[in-house]
Amino acid sequence: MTHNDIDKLVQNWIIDTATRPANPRVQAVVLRLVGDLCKAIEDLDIQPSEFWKGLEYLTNAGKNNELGLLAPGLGLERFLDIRADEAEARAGLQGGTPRTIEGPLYVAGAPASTGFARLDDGSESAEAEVLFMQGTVYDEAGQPLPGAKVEVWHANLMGNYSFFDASQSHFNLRRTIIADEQGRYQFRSILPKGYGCPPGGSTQCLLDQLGRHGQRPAHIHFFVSAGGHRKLTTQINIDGDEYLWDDFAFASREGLVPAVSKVTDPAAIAQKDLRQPYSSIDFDFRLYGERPAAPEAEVARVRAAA
Ligand code: MBD
Ligand code: FE
Repeated sequence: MTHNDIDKLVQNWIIDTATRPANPRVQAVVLRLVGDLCKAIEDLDIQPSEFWKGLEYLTNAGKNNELGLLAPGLGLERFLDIRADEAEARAGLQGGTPRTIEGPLYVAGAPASTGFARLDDGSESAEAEVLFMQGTVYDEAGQPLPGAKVEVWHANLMGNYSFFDASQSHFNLRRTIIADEQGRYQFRSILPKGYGCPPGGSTQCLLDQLGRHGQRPAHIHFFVSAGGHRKLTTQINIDGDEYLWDDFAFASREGLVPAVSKVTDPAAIAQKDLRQPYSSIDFDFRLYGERPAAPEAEVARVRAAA
């Protein structure tokens, strides 16, 4: 079959010529996706058994709640970011903190505090290195944004996230920090380890077939928001990680790999009430002001809440 033949068939299947009420956006998207899928079936000579295997794969991935993991693994979530960056550039926005993907592991409702929070529950203190991270939330003009909201979440030493990993305490390694009068935030936590896709899960099974690993470098997620400003979704990576530039989710970016300094000065250690050297990261956020010309920065998607 030619692509033209396929287009005619699919047009007939998807668009009813009777004038029933329809959602034109859904019509356009479904027409395109079904047409493209039929063309792939034709061009690649996809056999019926292969087609059903694909459908079963998606069914299982949905049942396992892994579609939110498959999307970044296939680069699709990164693709949405590239398009968002292009749209912002067209609207004249430049110089803000780079965005990078949200991923599937945010949980709404984390405890909030002003200026400072400790993220970890202390359960891994014997093995973990303490991390202090701090900085200021700025606007485009470089003015601090007091009261800006910094939502932060990251994995533990196993690369696992609380809530999804039921063995961790409620909201471990998740907090909301409201920037102080000077727009500053700071938290104490532990240096996280990188995440790996569940072995034997839907995503990893496909990655195996592609000859790809399912590892992420150690990273820390952020939502940063302030009234009148575009919400920033981003992450920082922990420098030195073996997967820093080999992330299965393609989220590493220049500008999101701050220096990690090791604090060994006994006076500084004592001042933090610690007995061991700790790591420290300075990182400022710069938000864009609201822009009618740029697409909405807040992405609607179903998120866990606890
Ligand atoms: C993660 O921790 C993550 O951030 C992404 C994007 C995908 C899987 C696990
Ligand atoms: Fe993550």
